[in-house]
Amino acid sequence: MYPEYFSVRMRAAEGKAHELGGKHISGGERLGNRLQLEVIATELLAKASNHSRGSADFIQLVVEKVPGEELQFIPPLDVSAIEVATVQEGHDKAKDQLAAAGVSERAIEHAFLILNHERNLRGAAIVNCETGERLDERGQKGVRVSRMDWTDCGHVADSVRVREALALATKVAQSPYTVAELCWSDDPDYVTGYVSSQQLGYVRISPLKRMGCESGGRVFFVHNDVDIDSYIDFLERKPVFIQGGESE
Ligand code: WAQ
Ligand code: MG
Ligand code: MG
Ligand code: MG
Repeated sequence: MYPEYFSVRMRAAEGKAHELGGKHISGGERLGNRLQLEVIATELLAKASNHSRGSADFIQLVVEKVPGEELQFIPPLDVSAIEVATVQEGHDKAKDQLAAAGVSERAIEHAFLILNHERNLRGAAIVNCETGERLDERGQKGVRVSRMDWTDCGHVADSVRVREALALATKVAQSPYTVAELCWSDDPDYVTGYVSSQQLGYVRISPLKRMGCESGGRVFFVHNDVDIDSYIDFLERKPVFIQGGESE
C-alpha cells in the first residue's frame, strides 16, 4: 500500500480566464498528502491574491490523486549566486553559463527573445539546444511543470519563491533530456533569475531584468534526440519530492 498523495494546481488570471484571453497573474503547483490539502489550497489562494502582476478575478484550483508508486525522492540542486551591476552583465553571465552547459549561441539568442517578449507564456518553452527551434506546440500556454514539492521546507532556502523555483529546477534537471534551464520571473518586482542544470546546479543571477518589467518566463533547453511527448509527460505528470535533508 502506497501513501495517498495529491497534486494541487492553481492558475489565476485577470479580466477573464486564460483561455478566453485573460492576463496571467499567477500559477502554482504543489504535492501533499490528504491532511495537507487544506493548507496547500489556502497557500495557493493566498499566492493568487495580492499579486504584483494584478488583481486575479479568475482562480482555478485542481486537486488530483497521483499514483503513489511513481513517487520519486531527489535532493535539491546545489545553489550558488552571482551578483552583477547591470542587467546587461546579468545576461552576459547567464549566456556564459548556458554556453558552458552546451547550449548553442542560436538557441541562447532564441531563448532571450522569448523571455524578453512583452507577451509572456504562462508555462515554459522547450527549445532544441542545438538548432534553437521551439519544440513544444503549446503556444502562449507553454508547458507547466507540476507534481513537485518539498518533503519538508526546512531551512533549505529562505523564501517561498526560491523554494518553488529550486524545486522546479531540480525536477527539470532530473530528466536526461534537459541540457539547461533559463528563468526569470514575470513579476515586475522581482529581478533575480537563474540558470540551472545537473552539472551547473542552480545558479542565481541578479539582476536578470529591470525592476518594473513584466516580461519573464522559462526555457528548457533539450538534447537534439529528445522524445518530446515523453519529456512533456515527465514534466507535467511525474510526481517528485525534493528532500531537504541536512542543511544549515
Ligand atoms: N512550469 C513551467 N513554467 C513555469 C512554471 C511551471 N510550473 N511556473 C512558472 N513558469 C514560467 C511562466 O512562464 C512564468 O511566467 C515564469 O516562469 C515566471 O514564473 O532564486 O518567481 O513564478 O531568487 O514569476 C527565480 C529566481 C524566480 C528565484 C522565478 O518565477 C531566486 C519566479 P514566476
Ligand atoms: Mg507564477
Ligand atoms: Mg512560480
Ligand atoms: Mg510570476
